[in-house]
Amino acid sequence: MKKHLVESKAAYLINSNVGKINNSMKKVLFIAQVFFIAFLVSCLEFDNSIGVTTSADLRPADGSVLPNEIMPGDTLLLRRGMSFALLGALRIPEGSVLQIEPGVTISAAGGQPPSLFIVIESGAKILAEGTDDEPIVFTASDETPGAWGGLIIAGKAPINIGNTAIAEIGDVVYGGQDPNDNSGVLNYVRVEYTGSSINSEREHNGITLYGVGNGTKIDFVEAFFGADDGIEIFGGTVDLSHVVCVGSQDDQFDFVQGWTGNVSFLYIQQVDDPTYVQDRGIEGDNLSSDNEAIPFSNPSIQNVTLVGFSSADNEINADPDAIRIREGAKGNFNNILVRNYPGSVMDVRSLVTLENLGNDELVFSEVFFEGITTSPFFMLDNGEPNLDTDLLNNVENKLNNAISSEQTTGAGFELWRGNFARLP
Ligand SMILES: [Ca+2]
Ligand SMILES: [Ca+2]
Ligand SMILES: [Ca+2]
Repeated sequence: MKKHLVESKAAYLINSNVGKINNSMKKVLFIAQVFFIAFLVSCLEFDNSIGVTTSADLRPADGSVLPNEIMPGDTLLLRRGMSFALLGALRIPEGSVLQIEPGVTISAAGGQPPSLFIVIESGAKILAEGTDDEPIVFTASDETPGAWGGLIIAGKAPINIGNTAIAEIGDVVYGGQDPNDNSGVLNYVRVEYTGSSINSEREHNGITLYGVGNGTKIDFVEAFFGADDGIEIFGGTVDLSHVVCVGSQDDQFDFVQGWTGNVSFLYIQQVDDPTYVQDRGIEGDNLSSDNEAIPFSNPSIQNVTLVGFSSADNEINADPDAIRIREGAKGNFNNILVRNYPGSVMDVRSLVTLENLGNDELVFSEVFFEGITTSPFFMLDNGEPNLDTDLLNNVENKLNNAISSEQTTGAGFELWRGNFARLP
């Protein structure tokens, strides 16, 4: 029965260069945005705007525009239930804190999207602690993917592209030698309509974690309808739990550069519309320039539900694997429920990654495929014409044994969805 579940392929598939949707509403929304800004400007207290240095100024009034930067050592406190506008790049420098109380909404508007984001720099903290009924929402007045740059957190935990590196976005230094580094707390936080692009190589994600350490607490977070990845993790050791990624136009959950944290309870839902461009549910790499760079990306990813698409038409515009692991990544994937993916479903490629599978350094277990009639469930793609036959047989056996005959529990999303999570 199981012999058809895995198929090998000697050549790489061509990775389609995915175009992004143009938003036909953009001009109309821009006009609305101009009026929105005019309204904000008429309401705001200007002494809260830029260059604040006093404690009074660091508790901006409801309806204010957020400052562009705060001084090292200061805490910017956004008080319960208030709303704020973000009109540029807000930088929280080393030694400073962005503290956000439950029910706060931050709405990005008006700026040039490439420089419209929030960055928590290495050595700074964000303390964003919402509740299920009063989540903290980062959104955009232009309610469309790509409206702004999202939330970026940089830390000092190990990465494998060097001791430190410069982030794709914001020229932020990240990485270091402190696996226990603490960048703060995200609890009941939703980030919406992110993903603006700087150029074709550099795009903002919903939540981007650069070398973030495992002193950081991330629990109950969502990325909703972004133009690039929902959550992207560049190295580090941070753990996440109760994660929701919905409607990202690139990957829903993406890791690279030696991430060694855990994620438990991960719910991914892609858009069931063949005209909506989107890529993979989970994409995991070690490092493209050196598949054996250390530390290896080696996360533990467990209790996951991935909901894909009903139509194979999605193949026209996107590359919609449920999970693609490559470029030397290791990892432990357990209790994975995969629903409705018409493509290759699970794609494992690159010679080092296949060797990791053979050595049990990349492990899949309790994987259940639901509503999927296309074969194969697993696609092996080594990129070389002569893969060792013993290795191939070995990994095929392992993957076939990973497939559960009974439905797995996956993320158990309905048990913890509560009120904070937003679905389309
Ligand atoms: Ca990305
Ligand atoms: Ca990606
Ligand atoms: Ca990636």
